[in-house]
Amino acid sequence: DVVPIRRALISVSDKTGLLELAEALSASGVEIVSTGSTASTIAGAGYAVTEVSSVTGFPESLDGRVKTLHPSVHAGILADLRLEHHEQQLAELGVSPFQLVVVNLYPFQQTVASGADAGTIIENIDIGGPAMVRAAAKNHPNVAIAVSPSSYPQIVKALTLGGTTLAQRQRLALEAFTHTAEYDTAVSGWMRTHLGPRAEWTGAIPVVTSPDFTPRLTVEAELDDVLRYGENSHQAAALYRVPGGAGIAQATQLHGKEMSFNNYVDADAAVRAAYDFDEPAVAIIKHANPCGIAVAGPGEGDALARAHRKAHECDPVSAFGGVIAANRVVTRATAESIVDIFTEVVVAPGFEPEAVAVLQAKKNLRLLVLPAGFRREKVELKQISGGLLAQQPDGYERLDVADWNLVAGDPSTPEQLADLEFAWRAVRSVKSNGILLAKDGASVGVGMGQVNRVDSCHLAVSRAGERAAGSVAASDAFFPFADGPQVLLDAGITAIVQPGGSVRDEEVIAAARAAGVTMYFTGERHFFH
Ligand code: 93A
Repeated sequence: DVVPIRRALISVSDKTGLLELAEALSASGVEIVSTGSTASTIAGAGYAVTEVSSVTGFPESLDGRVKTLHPSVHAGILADLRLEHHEQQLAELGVSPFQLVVVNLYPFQQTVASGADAGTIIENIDIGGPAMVRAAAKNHPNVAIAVSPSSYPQIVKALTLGGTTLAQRQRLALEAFTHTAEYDTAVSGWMRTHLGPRAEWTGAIPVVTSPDFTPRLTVEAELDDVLRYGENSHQAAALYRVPGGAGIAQATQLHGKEMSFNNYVDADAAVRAAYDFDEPAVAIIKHANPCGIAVAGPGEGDALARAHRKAHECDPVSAFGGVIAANRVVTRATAESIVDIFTEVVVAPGFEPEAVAVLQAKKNLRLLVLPAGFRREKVELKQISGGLLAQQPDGYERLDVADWNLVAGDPSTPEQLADLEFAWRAVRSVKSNGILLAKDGASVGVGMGQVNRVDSCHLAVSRAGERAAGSVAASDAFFPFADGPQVLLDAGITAIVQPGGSVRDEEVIAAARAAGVTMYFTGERHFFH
């Protein structure tokens, strides 16, 4: 199974070790066939070399795209000389077989890494090289394939031993196919991120435009923007706008970096929260959850700036990199309150010119103006595999505290009732299970998105820290056990508002009574997922 080397095909981009190899091959009387610059390097060092074009009778053409892609080359690599008729056909065709192929490919990965433009990168996708590598590896019973200079020493050694062994050619073949597979993975990876979204996005997203909540769905949305990417950089994404809509999708961008997929999602959540209030309000959103919601309330100076300050104080750590929505025109004072905090997006019904001047100092900060007559959709959609779920949106009906049921403690003072009403509104912008602690028209601790209510209580209390004592709490759904409310009571909460309706309501009420804490049932739940 030893195959003596008489004829070698060499075509390498990386010329490392090339001359040492050529020297050894020449010394052993091996005929060397080579492409363009490989041939001139070998010839330049004084070794005999045959140009591949004189083998093919076809010039290297199309800027080198066609060099070795020729039957005279590939028949010489692929002939299985264990078969008599292969040998016979080669003779008839006047093709000499190769026993060694040495190829390393165009440096695709290095070209990408160098920051080259797409045209240069595409020219560095090797076609002829992998064809030779794969052909030689397939035909390893007859041919040895070397894809890297690190394999040259064993080839040089094989020359002294009379040829390559089958085991050696098998190892080299495995290495070769692994190499071309990795190469193609690099090419497809680059194409996915650089050509994918624009080239591949053909999806149409159905959107309900029916004004009433009926089972009738009309598919009516326009592909507006292909976004840079989706939630993550490997996901293609696009924005569809509903013609005639007046929401976040129709907002005008005044300044800043291009809106991303996540920016749209968070801006929508921020507006949902801020626009649930009639008085000046600000919501700060991170990952679709509020890390601060506040209304202006009584006080000195600019009302919206006060609302922002109060919302920011709720959780300054989380507010870093957040999306801010206001339900009033952003004033200069509000802009000054925002500008020093790293923020992704500010969305509002408008911006005073002085506010724009202040915020424009941040090059990347996106400023979005809501369309006139901004409104939320009358039907909310959620895609599931194979279909859509549709529902009327929660919130916005003006809740009436007169309908609440006092189930424990003393009736609230007007101040406490105002905080309870604020908390009850604000908690419906919190992903379930949601617990929101509030004081003086501002959230002071938010526990969101936990899979049990007691953890949401712990989270809200720990975020509020010493502000938990004296605040009021809202729970988006009933407490199934007394353990959750007990966490709130132990932290010094003065009142709780929740829907009620648990089979253990009596235990929950008893816990509130024992702590002397006021509790209202609203009879209405605000899950939000
Ligand atoms: O452009 S190619 O895909 N077309 C070919 O026919 C071809 N043959 C060899 N690239 C081709 N090659 C590659 O050229 C080899 O894989 C090697 O990387 C390079 C060597 O060319 P030169 O000897 O001119 O430097």
